Amino acid sequence: MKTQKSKVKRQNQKLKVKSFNFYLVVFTFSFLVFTFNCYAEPVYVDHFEKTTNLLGGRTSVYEQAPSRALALTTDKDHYGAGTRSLAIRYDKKNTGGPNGMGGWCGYYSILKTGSKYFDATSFTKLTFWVRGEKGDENFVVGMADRHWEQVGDSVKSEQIGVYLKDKKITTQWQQAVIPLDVFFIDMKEVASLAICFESDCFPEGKGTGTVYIDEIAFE
Ligand SMILES: [Ca+2]
Repeated sequence: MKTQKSKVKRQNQKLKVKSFNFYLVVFTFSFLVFTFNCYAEPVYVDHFEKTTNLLGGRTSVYEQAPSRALALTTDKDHYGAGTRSLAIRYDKKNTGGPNGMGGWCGYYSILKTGSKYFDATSFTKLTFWVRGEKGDENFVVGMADRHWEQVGDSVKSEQIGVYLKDKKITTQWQQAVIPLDVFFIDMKEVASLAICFESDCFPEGKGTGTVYIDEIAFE
């Protein structure tokens, strides 16, 4: 009777060890999956060290007279590794042009590789570093999927200050962190992103200035 009892006890112990091992394996596996998802490597869109972006896409300004923009990579300042950043000079007018609204201006970066759209579904935010020549410069960020690309427009973020620690552009580098769900587009097919100097970014709808941008990434 006694030996039978201790046999049952030993079996129970074995079972306990087995189920503990099972839960340990499940826990470790879940932890690894969780860690992997949390720390998916960022994909850099542009460091501005080359003439195309890091996805091989074209970058340029868009403008409708009388508003104008000029975008150049510069070694005057940069953030992080490398020696260069993007400088965008903008002059947004509020009179003249189509409907007398002063036209528009901004900068875009193509994220499509040939005809293949950029799949951003494994990321949760768009990040980049920004500073102004004088401080108080302003813009919104636009992002386009296949649909918006065909329309020739993009879905806009809120004004950039919302995504900065100091709540506005200053002369110091700050990281903008924009949650991707702000854009409400098909993140499986991202065509381009843009820096847009919209009327409502400025008092009376007009503004001029220079902003520096570096290290654009999906994280
Ligand atoms: Ca750089």
